[in-house]
Amino acid sequence: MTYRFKTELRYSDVTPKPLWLNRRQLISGAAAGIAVGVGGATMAPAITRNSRYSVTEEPTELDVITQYNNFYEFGTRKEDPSRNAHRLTTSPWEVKIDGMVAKPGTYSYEDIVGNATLEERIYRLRCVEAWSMVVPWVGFQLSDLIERVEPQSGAKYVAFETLYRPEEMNGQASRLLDWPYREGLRLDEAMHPLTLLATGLYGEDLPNQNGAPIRLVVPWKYGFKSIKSIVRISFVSDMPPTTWNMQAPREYGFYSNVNPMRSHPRWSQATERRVGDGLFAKRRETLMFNGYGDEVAGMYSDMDLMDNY
Ligand SMILES: Nc1nc2c(c(=O)[nH]1)N[C@H]1C(S)=C(S)[C@@H](COP(=O)(O)O)O[C@H]1N2
Ligand SMILES: [Mo]
Repeated sequence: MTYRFKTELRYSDVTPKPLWLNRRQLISGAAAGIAVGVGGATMAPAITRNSRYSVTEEPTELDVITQYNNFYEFGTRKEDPSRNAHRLTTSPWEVKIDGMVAKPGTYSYEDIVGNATLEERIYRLRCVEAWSMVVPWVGFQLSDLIERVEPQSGAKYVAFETLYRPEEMNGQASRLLDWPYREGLRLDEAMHPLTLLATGLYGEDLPNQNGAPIRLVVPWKYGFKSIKSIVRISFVSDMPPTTWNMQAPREYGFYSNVNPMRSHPRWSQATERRVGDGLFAKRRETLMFNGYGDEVAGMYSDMDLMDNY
């Protein structure tokens, strides 16, 4: 194992800025009755930092996290999202929750994150693909939201959709993908404490290019599972269609767990390049489940992970 959990992660480990909440959450916190003093001084609520799931590795620099992105709604080159995503209006924002759930509805961003604000968690997780990063996310467990909306017993999967708004998302003018971008998780994966809805990074609101105002983070899966700018969450009985699986089923499966043993048809997935390390730095060996095997392997113990890629 090349990573360890930290027993206690201090906020200063994550960000040099003494920001306990990001601006947007301060606003929703005020609405929820948290004292906000005059002149912007705040009484920060007790914040739970999720130290259990934090890696000890140095976070990737903010400039790298925000300028090397995949967000095809804004173009296909890594630098396109940072150039184009500023056009996206992220407030007001609504998320439709539907399907097999006791409390369906159209929830505002504030509804979604409001309850979670008091338990705001700060994570530092690795994201991996052919490249990798360590991102100090701000977010909360997707399970917090799922419990609030009460899935019915027939619900076995959770499907997610990104906004479709071609006026603001230049990439949607092309038929490159079958918009809206879609992803899905099995319900147990969605309920896992490592699965986050992220609303920020480095103690601030999410930059648009990273999926503002709310995106999924599934740290033991390849990057494309972590869908950005979510507007719909559906509870369904059958495995939902997902964008990259629809696009190239032999290359991208539903599960997409990080697995160094299973090569992508066009490239090996045994090693990764840590972005920010420099082009000539040694590639790192990719770990099964991105190093989170102790936490997540049990969910797949009866599955052949070479077939279920
Ligand atoms: N809506 C949407 N979500 C998306 C994507 C996308 O193109 N559209 N790209 C995915 C891919 S391939 C990756 S690697 C990650 C990148 O997240 P980051 O730019 O915050 O590092 O977002 C994922 N989520
Ligand atoms: Mo990706």
